Amino acid sequence: MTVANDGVPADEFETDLLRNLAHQRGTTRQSASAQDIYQALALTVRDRLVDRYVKTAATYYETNPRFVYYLSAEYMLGKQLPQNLLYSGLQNQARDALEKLGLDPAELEDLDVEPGLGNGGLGRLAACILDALATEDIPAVGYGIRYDLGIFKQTFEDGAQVERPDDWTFYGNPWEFAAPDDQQPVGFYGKVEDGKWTPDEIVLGEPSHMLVPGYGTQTVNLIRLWRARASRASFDLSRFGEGRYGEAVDAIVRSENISKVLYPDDSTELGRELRLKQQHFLVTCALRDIVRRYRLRNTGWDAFTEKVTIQLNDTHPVMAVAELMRVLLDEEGLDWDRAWLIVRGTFAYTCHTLLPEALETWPVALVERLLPRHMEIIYLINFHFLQEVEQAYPGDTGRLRELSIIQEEPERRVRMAHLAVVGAKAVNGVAELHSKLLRETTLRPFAELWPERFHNVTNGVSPRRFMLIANPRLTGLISSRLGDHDWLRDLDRLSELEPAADDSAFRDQWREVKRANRRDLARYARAVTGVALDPDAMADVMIKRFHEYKRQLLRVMHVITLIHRIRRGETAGLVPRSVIFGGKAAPGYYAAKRIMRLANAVADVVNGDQQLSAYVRMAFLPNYNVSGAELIIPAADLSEQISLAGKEASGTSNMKLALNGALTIGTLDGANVEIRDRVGADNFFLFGLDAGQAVALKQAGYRPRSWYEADWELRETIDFIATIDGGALREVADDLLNRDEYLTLADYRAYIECQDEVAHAWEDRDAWTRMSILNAARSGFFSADRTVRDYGREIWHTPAVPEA
Ligand code: F55
Repeated sequence: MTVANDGVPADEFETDLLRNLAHQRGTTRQSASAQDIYQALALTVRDRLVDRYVKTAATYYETNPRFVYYLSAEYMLGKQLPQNLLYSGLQNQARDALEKLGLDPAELEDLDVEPGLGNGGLGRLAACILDALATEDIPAVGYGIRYDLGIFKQTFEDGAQVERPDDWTFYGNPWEFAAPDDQQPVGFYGKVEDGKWTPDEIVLGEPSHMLVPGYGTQTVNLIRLWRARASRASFDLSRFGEGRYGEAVDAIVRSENISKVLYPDDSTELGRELRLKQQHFLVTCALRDIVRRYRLRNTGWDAFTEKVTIQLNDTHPVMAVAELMRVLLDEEGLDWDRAWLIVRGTFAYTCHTLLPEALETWPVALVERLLPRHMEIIYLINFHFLQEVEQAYPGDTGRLRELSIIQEEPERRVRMAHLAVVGAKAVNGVAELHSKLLRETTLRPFAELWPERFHNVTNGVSPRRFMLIANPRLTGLISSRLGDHDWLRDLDRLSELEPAADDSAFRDQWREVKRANRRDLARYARAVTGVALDPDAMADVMIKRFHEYKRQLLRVMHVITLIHRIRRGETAGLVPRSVIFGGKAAPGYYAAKRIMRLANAVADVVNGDQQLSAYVRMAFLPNYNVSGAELIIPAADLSEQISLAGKEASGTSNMKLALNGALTIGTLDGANVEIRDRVGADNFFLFGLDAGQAVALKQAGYRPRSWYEADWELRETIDFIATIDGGALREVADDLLNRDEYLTLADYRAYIECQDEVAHAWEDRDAWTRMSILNAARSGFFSADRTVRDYGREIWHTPAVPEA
């Protein structure tokens, strides 16, 4: 009998698996479908984690610690099976058991569906933070919405993005526990009389939870996701009796629509009532649950701020400020000052953007109609706040206007970021530069009023998800060098790799790992796109949401420049590259979708031409998601982080890629600045305007056309865009010439020259490998574990509670 690290003999796992197959799936080994086996396997792994969770819960109950409650409208958790197998130490038993039963683990992993309950960086960050909280033994619960349909599935038809629904729970989700007996009522509409709200519509929030295990610790925390259910009274019996069956269920459909679909926009969807409903739904359910949990071990309100800290992931859950006030005033009978003190001591707010158009505001008229009592409370909060402003700046109406929670022109709107800053004890940006720019620009008047409220907490990523799970080869190599696996919980230990950069045998091994990963990626790219990538070519990767400010267009313009150079025979200094794109565009974001079509059109040109594809092949991998990231990142040699400086709050693919040994070509934007500081300027390809220069250039009156006229190679590139596919994408060229909001033309020459340097550096493969190793060795700072320790020290003040 083999006994593995957690003491579970392999045949016991097999017994449990077969028992779950029978008792949970009601079937036998002989007639079980692959889905049956997958579900039974998941349940077997889940059972072990539940045992751990029960102990964690007991420890928390006993110690009554301070909890972090993370409120986020989005989570991109990634596949649960590989993570839970690894974290529970059951990998070997599971493999042995499956082997004995003649089953293929990889095939079963294919059936594990990733919950795509987020759009991009913000949602993935939330998942990394939950992973790190559990790993750091910090008592925490994540709250979110259990969307029936997650982020859409992306395919391309004739080069254009096509969106299909992501019905991720079609076959059931074995990782979650539903708790229909724990439903919470959530009110909407109605009227307020004497400060008492009588809603017109009540929707029920039904929670289900999933387990969030820590790595290398016993702690298992929870994520609690809410779905909307109609109350039983919503079924209209009289209509049904009249034979109007459709209308009889109208109210049910309307209620349950609240958690039907994730908004697939990563910049604000303005004024959508359903979205505001989602936000209110989430915060009401979460706060009820938080209060319920608090009351398990505490009475009264005196200890609330000591036991509860609530982190607001961007403005989407900021209605919680008004809702907690409402609960304290209207339901608990506290007076204003006491209630406000509690609220102000409870919340902290993370901002994830600098783009003014992404700062959420809601029409006062809409809030008034949907949440009349909340609107009253927001007015009152604003009234008290503006009195404070008036004291700080007597007679300064300009200050009042710019700070007010209510924007007056052109239409009265509630500024959610203002409500957040006013209602929170702490506000943070997500990278040094971002936090500085928030203080100096976007939130400047607030930073002047309350400088002590502003913090920076630089983002981080899960080393488990993006090293251990995604890149087992590199993880194995690093562990063999460092002597153990513990660096996965203490990522600063990657610095011990530094000397290995000068060890030529190690460099060979490192290169071999990269090559094997590129081979895997090439196989995948071939299967999904038909494009044959060369595993020896440089994997040049840009993976992120499609957004104009991120400048995927600049990336494509480099490829077009290469096309012209190759056709002219200027191939000296060129190196073979696999240009890889991954990313989705918001379905209604026309300009981003045009750029996608251009990328696909250019890909067809290079892939279909032997002369060109000797140097550059291009694959746009559809449906980029966490699983896609796990495949692409380990193979990457070059990480494209080329946003216009001052626009990207942080970026996190930059961190994942550097950790996996990719070198960055990037601007001084977001966390690129800190990555470069750490890996060293010699190991980073910097180009382009900095944030100050970008602003200055715009202020001086930027004329893109003059850049076009001054650079013949740029001209050739833009003319190519104007004429490709019979001029179908001429608008892209026109927009560049007439507007170029993100200064693409201004950064073009610097980017091209920097890419030439990249090619040159790639030619000395040994020196490149050295830089690659140093990138990984010096990126330990970008662990999400460090991020939550920073939050813990600066904002939450949460001691760790390891299991006794
Ligand atoms: C989603 C919905 C709305 Cl309404 C607005 C924004 C988003 C969203 O997904 N934002 C987002 O992903 N922001 C990103 O957050 C990352 C984590 O902090 C940053 O790294 C990245 O720079 C930022 O763009």
